[in-house]
Amino acid sequence: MRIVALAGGIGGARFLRGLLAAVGPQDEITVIGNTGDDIHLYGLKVCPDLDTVMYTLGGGIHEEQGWGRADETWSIKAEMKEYGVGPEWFGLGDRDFATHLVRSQMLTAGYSLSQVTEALCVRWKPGVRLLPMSDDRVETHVRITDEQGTRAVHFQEYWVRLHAAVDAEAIIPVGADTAKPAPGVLEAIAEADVILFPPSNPVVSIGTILAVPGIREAVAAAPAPVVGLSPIIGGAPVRGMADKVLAAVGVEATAEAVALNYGSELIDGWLVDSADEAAVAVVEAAGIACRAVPLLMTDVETTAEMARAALALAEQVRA
Ligand code: FO1
Repeated sequence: MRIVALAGGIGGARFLRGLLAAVGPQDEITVIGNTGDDIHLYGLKVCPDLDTVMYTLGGGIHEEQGWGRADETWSIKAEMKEYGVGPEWFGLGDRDFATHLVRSQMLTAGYSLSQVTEALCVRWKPGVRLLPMSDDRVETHVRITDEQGTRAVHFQEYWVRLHAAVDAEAIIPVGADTAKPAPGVLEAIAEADVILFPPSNPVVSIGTILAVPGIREAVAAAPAPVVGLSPIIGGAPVRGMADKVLAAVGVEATAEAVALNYGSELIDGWLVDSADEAAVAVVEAAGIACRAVPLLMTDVETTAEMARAALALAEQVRA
């Protein structure tokens, strides 16, 4: 079976680990990764969501953080601090720097982000085909108002330095409107047997992927059933601060509101956590098949169960 998953960072990567455990050798998984979180630092291109998927599925992730490398050291970061070169608030470890050096060297040599990602995955062997959503530069910025007035800050500054402590007035995926889907993205969507929206951030991860012209349309037109898993459990995001960015786009932080925001023209099925049983009727009334199952990704087997439930719902809506 050909499975396509639109994935963001930590939640998406953890779900994919369970999905891999739930499928068999005859199944192929293509991941369309969000690149809106990308940031350029020290002349290097950092791709947090692609790296989190690659490291998590390749066995190199710092498990508790969900980002960056295991067994990290911070000598470069300490030396940069001595030179007074920031930003201090974004923690790049020595091992992680190697990824950004290889990526940036290849980009400078003229390779596309898709080619670079494929090359990095030769080392990490994530067990999925990892495609960036686009080879064109897209960077999410957030409009905020604080004592310095109203301005746009890079998503990473909003997320990591500001801890999303100030309201996001708007989320702007800069460059998305002129970006093109990366090679293979539209074909993978069209040829998929199942399309999944893991419990990634629906605004800055999956929403950004869908903002690349052609991708939303391709998913809506795809013959495959599209099934999503709610990143919100009991009215709160499981991890991260999804509620902050949901507010920016006027979407309530509830399992049903996220489903309705995607809409029945985009998704055919939606999994909510058992705690959100009451959401099932609302989602079904919107023409989206809905089931309540445990959605807390406590370990790989629990996550595999979620993945099996999503694939089962896909079969039910296909019928
Ligand atoms: N998240 C943090 O909360 N603090 C950090 O210092 C940080 C550094 C970092 C470096 C590389 C990388 O790939 C990810 C990093 N992240 C950090 C996580 C990142 O902000 C998120 O993974 C995504 O952008 C949101 O999903």
